[in-house]
Amino acid sequence: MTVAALRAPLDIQALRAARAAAAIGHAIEHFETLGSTSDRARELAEAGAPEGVVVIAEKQTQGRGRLGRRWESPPNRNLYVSILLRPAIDAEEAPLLALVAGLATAEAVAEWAPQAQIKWPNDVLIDGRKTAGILTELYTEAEQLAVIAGIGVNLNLGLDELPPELRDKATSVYAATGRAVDRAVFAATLLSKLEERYRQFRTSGFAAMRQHWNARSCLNGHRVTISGAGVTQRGKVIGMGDDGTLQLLSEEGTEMRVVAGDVTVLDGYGSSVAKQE
Ligand code: BT5
Repeated sequence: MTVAALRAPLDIQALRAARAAAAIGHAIEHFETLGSTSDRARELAEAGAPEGVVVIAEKQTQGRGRLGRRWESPPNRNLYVSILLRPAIDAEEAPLLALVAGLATAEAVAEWAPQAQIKWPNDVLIDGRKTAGILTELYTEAEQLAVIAGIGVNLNLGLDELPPELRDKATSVYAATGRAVDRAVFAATLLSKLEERYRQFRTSGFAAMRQHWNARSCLNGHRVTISGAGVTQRGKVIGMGDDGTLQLLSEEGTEMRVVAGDVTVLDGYGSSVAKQE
């Protein structure tokens, strides 16, 4: 793929053709610029759109991460996608969908960068640097749960296009591997992996994919602190439990289960980055 092709808008016709008969991506909205694809997906959810509707933007002006953090979303380089799901599950189980989406995203990235790993709860890293992030948001309308899975993946981004403070902790598939990515092909791969894992989740639950998740986890065996909701826990990561909680062994030997939080790795897990936000 040439540099010019790298910087062209994604081939939306090819992507639509690839997903026309699929459950996830049967309808795809494609925008040059949006505030956030997840805001547009929410509007569609509120208007009664069916499960599997997808929104993609070439650029986001208000791309967001968790807890109001910003997601850098420069044009025509990466994938910014939000997917509407309407799972028949209780709201308490919905956080598991973030893990399902994280696994599917890591599996898609691994088709280009086999070393891709997941950093709990759902960042995807290549060589210890963040390449993708996932934001799942839940809405309940008329007692029906709608989940918007928002996924951002750095594909053809050059590191010099990121703000300086992110350059030593983020990367893209291209920057890490030298492989330019056809973004329509990547998007089709991601939606297909998500459909596969989502179907498995609905039929067999998260437990059925726990081992695959653990096999891709960069935290297992490492000493970490996890902070969230005003509490910091410290211990060695044992792995992901069937219930989607991260299992930690404290320095006193007590087993703990953590539902959510931001992880700092204390002993380093990759080549160059010892600490991620
Ligand atoms: C996330 O939040 O990682 C979730 C990101 C979800 C983005 C997608 S894009 C499509 C959809 N529409 C949206 O508006 N959002 C979703 P969090 O774990 O809070 O991480 C945010 C942190 O990642 C920031 O504070 C930065 O440190 C870092 N960061 C920001 N932009 C980045 C980028 N492009 N690549 C790597 N790291 C980035």
